[in-house]
Amino acid sequence: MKGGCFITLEGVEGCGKSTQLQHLKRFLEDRGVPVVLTREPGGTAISEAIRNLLLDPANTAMASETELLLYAAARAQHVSERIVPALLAGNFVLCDRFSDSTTAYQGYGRGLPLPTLASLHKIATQGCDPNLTLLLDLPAAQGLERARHRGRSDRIESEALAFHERVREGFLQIAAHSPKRITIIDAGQPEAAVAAAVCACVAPLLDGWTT
Ligand code: T5A
Repeated sequence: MKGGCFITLEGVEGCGKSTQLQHLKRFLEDRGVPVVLTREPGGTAISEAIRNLLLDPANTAMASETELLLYAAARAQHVSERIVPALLAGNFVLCDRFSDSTTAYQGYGRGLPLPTLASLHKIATQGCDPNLTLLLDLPAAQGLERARHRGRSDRIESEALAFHERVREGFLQIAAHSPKRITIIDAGQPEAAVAAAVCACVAPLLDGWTT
């Protein structure tokens, strides 16, 4: 059986991850590659229930530490129930957000200590790290405008612009520390241009898949 591959997309609110994941899924499936598309927080029944708690705008009393642990708990379930089995079965797993979002949002955004987050990542991911991460980079204000166009904001989206700017800066710092794993893509380009850049990054991983 051909080995699986784990690809994550990251970035600020509204940067276009969901849109690009659909393009990437089609690109891979057209080449005969089996794809599992999933998201965080979410991807399993338990993780989706945690997602509802995390994003409910009514949960204004949630402490940052609670938020961190809930994201980690959702991930632990997602990794063990969905991601690892899909990779072992030889799929390309495409995930909308993963651990880098915790570092960017709860670390750089909320100000929780990065070493604590790193320890939690190890527990939640069981060492299952992405082969490739694409950071769709966009100014926070532009992403929020795109996201808010769609209607009611969730609990995290409703945070102040300064929070989202720290998150963007956090993602750029994370990318600077992991240049081999993370590629930055300018998400301010038209949708088709972003899709072409995303597929160009993934194409080299297909060696051995297509004949
Ligand atoms: N979070 C998550 C944490 O705090 N810690 C964590 O550990 C994790 C995993 C998840 C929230 O949880 C936080 C981050 C988030 O706040 P979510 O609903 O999944 O919540 O939120 P997002 O992941 O931000 O998803 P969004 O749907 O808001 O953004 P996307 O998927 O990046 O953007 P997309 O594709 O839906 O596009 C947004 C709009 O822009 C348009 C699209 O048509 C759409 O209308 N668009 C473009 N417009 C112009 N040019 C382009 N190139 C465009 N591409 C898309």
